[in-house]
Amino acid sequence: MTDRDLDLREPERVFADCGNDFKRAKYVMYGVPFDATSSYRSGAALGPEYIREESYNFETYLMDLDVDLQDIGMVDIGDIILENTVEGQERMIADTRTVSGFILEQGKFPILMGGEHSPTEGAVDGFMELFMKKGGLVVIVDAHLDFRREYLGNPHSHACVARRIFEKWGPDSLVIVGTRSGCREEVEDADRMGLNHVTSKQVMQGSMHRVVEAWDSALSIKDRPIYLSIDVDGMDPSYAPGTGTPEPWGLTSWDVLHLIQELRHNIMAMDITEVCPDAEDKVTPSLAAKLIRQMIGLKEMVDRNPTWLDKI
Ligand SMILES: [Mn+2]
Repeated sequence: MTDRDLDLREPERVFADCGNDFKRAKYVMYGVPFDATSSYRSGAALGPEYIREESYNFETYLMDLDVDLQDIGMVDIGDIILENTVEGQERMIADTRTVSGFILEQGKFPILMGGEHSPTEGAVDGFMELFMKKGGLVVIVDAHLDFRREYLGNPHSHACVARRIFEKWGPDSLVIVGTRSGCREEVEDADRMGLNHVTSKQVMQGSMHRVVEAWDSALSIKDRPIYLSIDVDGMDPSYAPGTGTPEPWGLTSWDVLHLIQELRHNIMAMDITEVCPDAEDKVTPSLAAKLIRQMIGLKEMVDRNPTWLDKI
């Protein structure tokens, strides 16, 4: 199998500073423009397009890291071809798993641009099939527990993604940070079944550093390969207003930056989902594009000099 066998559609405009050489790229972006299970405001299918558009705002040089993205092998392979309906969802999840697994097998770093949160189930499957034996862990940023057994009769709804990962890969396979919303049943299930989650209030009263230290004592997360899933609604709507189900009292964009800094040695793959821009909102896709660029810069910096950031 080669990258040409993947079922992808070229975007009108690729993510900024991406070349087209898959073989030489270290970082591989792809879009999953799916939003058929959005439970409130739909439009996340436009997420990849808006994130790509806003990525052109930024300098190629990341001042805080002394990394220039122009010097790095990045490629945007386009969008997964899908049917944006509930009926098309299982196929979309299976295809996302194939793309995610393929990129990881090539030793590259996949970056999924959503779309709603449900494609994460497939991307995590692709990751865990390769990394479960090495202690693979999923770290989710989200306002919502996403721990429903099913939603409107659909077990693959974006409101169930944490539950699917938990059931498929085990209780110690995921942690969630930024939580502040769930129905009574899923909160009770989360407590009873031992879902590892940290509320946005707990982060606000402590720090992301303390959260990561606590995870490390309980789950040795700094020794494990990590799949990072950022649902942008984990952040406060004042930072990320363009999302389908905004929830007040969320994380700051600094909290999420600190999270990726803390976990920079371990993150092997990421997604950023639920970017659902209103016509006028460029704030949220801009933040999503910058987080992707920052993640790449951090990994690159770690490869060059693992201790550099620790000194600043
Ligand atoms: Mn959410």
